[in-house]
Amino acid sequence: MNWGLHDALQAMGPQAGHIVDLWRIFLVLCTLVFAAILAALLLALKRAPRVRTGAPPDLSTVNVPEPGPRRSVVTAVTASILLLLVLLAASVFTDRALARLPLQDAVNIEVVAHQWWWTVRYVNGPVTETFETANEIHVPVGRPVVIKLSSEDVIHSLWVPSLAGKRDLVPGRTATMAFQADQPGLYRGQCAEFCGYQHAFMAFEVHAQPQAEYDAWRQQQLAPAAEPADMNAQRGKQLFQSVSCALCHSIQGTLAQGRHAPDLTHLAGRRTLAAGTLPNTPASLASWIADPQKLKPGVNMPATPLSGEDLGAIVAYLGTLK
Ligand code: HEC
Ligand SMILES: [Cu+2]
Repeated sequence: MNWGLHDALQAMGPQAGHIVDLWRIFLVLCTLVFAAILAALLLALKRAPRVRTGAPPDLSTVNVPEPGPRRSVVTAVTASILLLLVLLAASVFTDRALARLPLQDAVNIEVVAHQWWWTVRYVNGPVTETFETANEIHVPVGRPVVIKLSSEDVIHSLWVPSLAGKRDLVPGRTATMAFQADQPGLYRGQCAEFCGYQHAFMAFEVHAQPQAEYDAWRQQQLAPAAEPADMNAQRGKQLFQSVSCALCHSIQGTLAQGRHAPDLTHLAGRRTLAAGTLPNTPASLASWIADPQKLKPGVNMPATPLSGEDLGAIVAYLGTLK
């Protein structure tokens, strides 16, 4: 499965670009300093007088002023301070540059982090045009995106290395981050703050699409779930609403209105299940529903005892949620 670009050194937008520039400045300066220190060390080793074992210690230089070495030390300390100031200035300028992304006509998104998945809510336009997905952020190419971040439980951190730096999601607080994708593509993101047992399986994806494609996707997301045509899927829908699923999950246009788990209204359009843990195929969907604890131990979804037939019907129904 293609997991998308996940590389801080391959910047695909202005924000990641500023960060990669800063990284290059640090890399070049630190490499030069490292090389200079090694050179000084080698020079000192070469110049040091050779001592034979058993020879009495040479005390001739004790308490004798040494203007040469003194000058070298003062020069090196001054150069270190100046170079550190250069790095400090570069960091401050990068921070300024990051804050200067123009935000006219931005796409507004809210992301809520949970152990161990992400709610993604699109809040552009009137309330009736608000919709929710999970673990996937779709953005139009070339337009700024402003994300409001919060957390339901512990501290998480949102990081899409190819597009922007990290930003923490702290319970009880909101933060914002802004970025822009300049190239269409699939960018992988990952929770970057240890947040419990399944922290490693708390990934997400950013789909950067041309504006027209994004608009089409948005229209589709706004629509409630379509009524399944097939009998088996219809039975799956009834089951979904009558067994435990609807307590936690919501599917717009049905009785399922739970608020504790990913919105499944358009589940079939997503590429992965359970925050990048599994590819979204009927087989992995079935094994996930049968026993999520086996695939993502500790996850906040219980195993549901279902007959093979019932499980098949629910999987068929979820498969219709395009
Ligand atoms: C106690 C609440 C709860 C119940 C009951 C529950 N789930 Fe879940 N479900 C969750 C949570 C929480 C997640 C997110 C897990 C994660 O990725 O960490 C989830 C994830 C999923 C996913 C993956 C969604 C995605 O976008 O990745 C599917 C599909 C799913 N559940 C289907 C079901 C079905 C079908 C049932 C009923 C048989 C069910 N769930 C019952 C809480 C619940
Ligand atoms: Cu996390």
